[in-house]
Amino acid sequence: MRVSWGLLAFPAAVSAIENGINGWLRYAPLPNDQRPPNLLLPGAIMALSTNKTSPVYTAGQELQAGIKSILNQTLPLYHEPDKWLGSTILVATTGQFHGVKPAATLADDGYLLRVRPGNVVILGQTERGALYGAFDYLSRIAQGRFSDADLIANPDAPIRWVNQWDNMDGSIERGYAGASIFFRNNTIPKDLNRVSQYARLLASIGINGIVVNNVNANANLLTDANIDGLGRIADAMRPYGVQIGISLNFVSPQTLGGLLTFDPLDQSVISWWTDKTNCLYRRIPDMAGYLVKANSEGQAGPLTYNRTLADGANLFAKAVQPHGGIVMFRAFVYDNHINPADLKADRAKHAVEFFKGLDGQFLDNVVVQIKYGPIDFQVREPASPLFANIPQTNTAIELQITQEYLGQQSHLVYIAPLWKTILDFDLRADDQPSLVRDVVAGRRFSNKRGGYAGVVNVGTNTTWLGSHLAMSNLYAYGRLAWDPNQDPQALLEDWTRLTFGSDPLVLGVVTEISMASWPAYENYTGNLGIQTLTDILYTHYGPNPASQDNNGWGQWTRADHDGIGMDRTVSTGTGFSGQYPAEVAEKFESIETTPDDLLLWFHHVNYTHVLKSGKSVIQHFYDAHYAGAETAQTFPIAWESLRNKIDTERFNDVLFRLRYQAGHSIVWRDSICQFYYNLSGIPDGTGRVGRHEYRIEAETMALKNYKLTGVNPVETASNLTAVVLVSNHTSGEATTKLNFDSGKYDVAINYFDLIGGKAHYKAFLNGKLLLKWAGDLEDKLGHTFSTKLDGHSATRVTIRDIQIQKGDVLKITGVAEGNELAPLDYIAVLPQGVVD
Ligand code: GCV
Repeated sequence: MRVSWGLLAFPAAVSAIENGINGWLRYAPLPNDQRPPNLLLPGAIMALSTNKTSPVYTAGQELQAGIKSILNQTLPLYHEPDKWLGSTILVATTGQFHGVKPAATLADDGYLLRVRPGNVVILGQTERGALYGAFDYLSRIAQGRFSDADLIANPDAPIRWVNQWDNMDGSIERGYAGASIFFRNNTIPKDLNRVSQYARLLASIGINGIVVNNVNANANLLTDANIDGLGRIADAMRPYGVQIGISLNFVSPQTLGGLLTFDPLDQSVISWWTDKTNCLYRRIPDMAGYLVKANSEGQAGPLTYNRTLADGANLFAKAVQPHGGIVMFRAFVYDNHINPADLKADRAKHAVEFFKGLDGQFLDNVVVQIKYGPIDFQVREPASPLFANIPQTNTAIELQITQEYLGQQSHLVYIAPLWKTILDFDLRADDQPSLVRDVVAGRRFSNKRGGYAGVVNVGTNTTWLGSHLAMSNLYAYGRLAWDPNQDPQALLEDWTRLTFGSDPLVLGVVTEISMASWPAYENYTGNLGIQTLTDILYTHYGPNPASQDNNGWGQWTRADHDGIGMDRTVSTGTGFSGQYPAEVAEKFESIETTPDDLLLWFHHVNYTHVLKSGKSVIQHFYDAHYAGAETAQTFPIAWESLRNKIDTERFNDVLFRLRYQAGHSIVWRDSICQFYYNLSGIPDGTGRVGRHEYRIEAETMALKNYKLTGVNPVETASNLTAVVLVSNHTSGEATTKLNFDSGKYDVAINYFDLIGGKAHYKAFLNGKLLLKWAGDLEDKLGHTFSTKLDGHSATRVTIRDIQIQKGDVLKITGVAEGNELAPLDYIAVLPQGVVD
């Protein structure tokens, strides 16, 4: 039987509720006009495995379900070759099927995809390679971008893992999408359906390993009951070819095992870990291995016993070696109590200082996992110099999909372009091309293992990451780990077609706002390499530049009245630039050759220093913040043009978030500009900073039951002051006369939304209700909320297109609830097109 696509006719609309659960694997029915007219589907699917836990078996099921959903065509599925002799979509491993010879060598997990009219061959070098090929085939059909194909796809690196920072109590460190799908109440839940669904998404982008628990690990993971639970997780993921690994707590032999020591060279400790490892492998024979964070952020490790980090890593490497496992040993080793008064001290130097001397001492199943930059997932960092300093060691790059420092999924930030700047960075080791992506693939220094670890932190929220648009980051991460040569925009477009369909308007808007999002976020947070400027001592979310300095965490900016930036040069600074190979070191050593976007990472300069752009540093700060916030205002407007082009659930959800982001970008803009204006005393050349002609500060309004309050940091309130109700059992009013020319305005109301209460507000114009709302963002957004009035809780609602006559009276009423005293900052009465 042969079916021509041209004969099929199905409805274009997606009927199921679009809650995000299928991510980019929605397999929406393909509209008729997007079907290649003369393409022939084979008559059946032949997936050559009868083993239900085999990815080849899974591939057959996926193909059957996918084709049914996209094309409304049910193809019979067979697993034994003698059951069907007609034309097929054949899925198998190269070991099983010899009828088609790959034109080039297939690497581990690679696949061949050969598509001919009425005949499709998908061959994996491994079983999961076959599944990857099936997903590729389906992705082409789902995007309606289908033609005959004859391709070999090989992964660039063998390690393509994700890390979850899930705690055993069910919480997730830096997770913004609900509770853990892996753990609940210190155990592994019975229902692991979401775990299987997650494995399916991961497999579809070529991910082959997952570390399921937080690097800040709990020793109780290793009890017998939990090992069995881990076994069930592995069972749930195995059909998708995703192997599980676990994070270890170095101290476990003492805390869980009752030994007197956890010294990695002590025989009792070695035996304890060997036994535990054997026990784990008995239950999970294909366990991928271990991930270890040691001697970092207060955790103990081998250094506690004056052993080396290599001693620590090798302890585990020996234990997993007989089972074929590997150890990912994190390079995020640093002292978080360094002295800010010491101008030579520099946290950015620590990784190289700890690891360089150990090169060659790690066993060959150890992979050193290195965060992309020397500090911690900031909005811009140079590539970590460690990639060039340990050539005899396997390395992997650690990227962060969960947006810890990048708006925590409440801001749209498409991160792939940032990752690409790092992967494409040429470290020039020995004056030879040394791209980071070639180092981690093992190519540059001839290492056997290496690759990618992405911190994802999906949760129980049906959107996985807490926001529909944030899923482009997970998709792009997997695709880049498979092939880092790919263009982030092309990946984004694939994701968009799969997630929202191929309407050119939808594709255009999602591409436009996503591609603009990282530059905008950098603009309205931290510029010129100064880091994100978020509150590093609290939630890592809203603005608080002062929190960077004068503490032991070493994320310093060294901002004072005259200047800003870390002098990391060899000649006068911390010497960090000297950790790069000579050519790169020389470039960063000099202000002239350091690119503007990393200037303040490497140099301390006066605010009046003139950049290559011709602007002073301080004017660049001001201008960039205004430009970034202005770009963010365009996101919801662009999205609104998609009304009726996207299902209502996702349209409304995304619109709500983009509107929130637009408001919060103004909080960022004003806080950072005000902070550096207060510090430097240098006014904005264009007069915007501190001057808000369309605002009415709440403290200047007629107040009933409201009182003035300070906020901390002060610059997170307009005019440095806000108002709150006099007690938490009351209601109050703030009233003002509007002395603006009569006309149409948008009225923005800035207030603070805390955790610990849901105040109720109403806004009236001449006694007529304009809007009522509650301080309940904590129920709608996933970022870390604050208990205080600050840059995390500061937010705005906007009432659009209000006709105002000069002399009209605007009144806001607030009713306290819990700890939320209906705080108000200001209102802005904005003529059309004005952003403030
Ligand atoms: C899991 C930063 C984060 C921590 C994280 C740590 C790490 O400090 O804020 O939440 O801990 O990095 O990567 O180990």
